[in-house]
Amino acid sequence: MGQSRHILVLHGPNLNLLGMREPEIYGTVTLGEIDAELSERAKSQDATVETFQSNHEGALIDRIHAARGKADGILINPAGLTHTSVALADALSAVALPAVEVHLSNLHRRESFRRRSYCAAACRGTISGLGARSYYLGLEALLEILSEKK
Ligand code: CA2
Repeated sequence: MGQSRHILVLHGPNLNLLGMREPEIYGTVTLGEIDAELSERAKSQDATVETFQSNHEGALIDRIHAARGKADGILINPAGLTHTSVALADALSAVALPAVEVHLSNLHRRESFRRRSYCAAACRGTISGLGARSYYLGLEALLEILSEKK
């Protein structure tokens, strides 16, 4: 039996509104439902998730720092901060935990400013455009990456 892995799941600004506004872009699933599904999927693979949403850049950065020595990997949807935050990208690089970036919408089908991600270079890879499934596939990828490490 492999050792249990612990994943920090981070949701950036405004994702608390998921399922309540703009369903044509972001779908009807709520953040609570995504978190519950991630927990279930992690459990079936001998892993645990800890989920956190914040509308504040600094709070997300603090959570990334606190993950050092506690979490094995990070699954992150930086939301609008994807395209603006050097500080968030620096925090991800600094803790040096394997991270996967996910997006509900397809960034390449939207405004051109959404094509640039500061966080992407600090992550192993990015999954975008598959709705809530982006998170589930991101979790799967992260757990596979962690298995390879052992
Ligand atoms: O597609 C994604 O997951 C995004 O990270 C979502 C961000 C957006 O700024 C990124 O470019 C792509 C926006 C999150 C806002 O979430 C809302 C959800 C429901 C209603 C309103 C906003």
